Amino acid sequence: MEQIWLGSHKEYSKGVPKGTKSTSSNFKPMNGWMHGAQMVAFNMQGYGKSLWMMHGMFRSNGSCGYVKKPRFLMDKGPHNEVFDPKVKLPVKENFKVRVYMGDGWRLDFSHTHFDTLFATDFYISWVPTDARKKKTKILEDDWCPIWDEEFNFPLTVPELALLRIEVREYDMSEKDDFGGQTCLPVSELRTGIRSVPLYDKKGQKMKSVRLLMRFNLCRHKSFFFSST
Ligand SMILES: [Ca+2]
Ligand SMILES: [Ca+2]
Repeated sequence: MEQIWLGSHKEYSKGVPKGTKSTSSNFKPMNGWMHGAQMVAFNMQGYGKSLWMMHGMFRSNGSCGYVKKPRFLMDKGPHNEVFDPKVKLPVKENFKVRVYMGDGWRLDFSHTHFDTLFATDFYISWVPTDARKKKTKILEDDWCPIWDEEFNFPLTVPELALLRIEVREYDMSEKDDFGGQTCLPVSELRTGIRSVPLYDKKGQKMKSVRLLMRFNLCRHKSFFFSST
């Protein structure tokens, strides 16, 4: 892995799927990012989580398409070591996410899109790359759900963390319906209350669907003391 890390400082490399790969699923970008490979050109085969994560990462730096590598992927450590994503690191920041409510589905979708009873039930799942998947409660029969729930994500590598949000409409007997998604680079989020637009499966911004959220990033105490 050290060769990839060093090679990615000065050279381009080309990645191809395994010879045994028979599906056309998208490459998961986080593996490359963790090893310092930025992957400038991508051949995406369809929509889904990998594409949404690419959109999320490149929302950084004003969405200009150019995102600098974090310092720790360029510099060696005090003992000449390179960053190893498999090594368990101390928690650096606590990332708190509160979702107050969501709205806009009744404007962007027909009344029968989700449920035929003119009522619908939403929940959100969250996946920061540094933590496990978490979910809000399901709010039934509501086009304008008010969750008012908070989640805490301890982050060891906040520089690479992406907050992936997906809203789904719960169905007991079939697969839940997709209700919007977004992916946000955590390092660019500022503490405060935000109106967060959601995107469709292709990554097109929905006209009206929004979440009202609060983000709070604070440096973890133990990291603060050990680094001073
Ligand atoms: Ca449904
Ligand atoms: Ca339902």
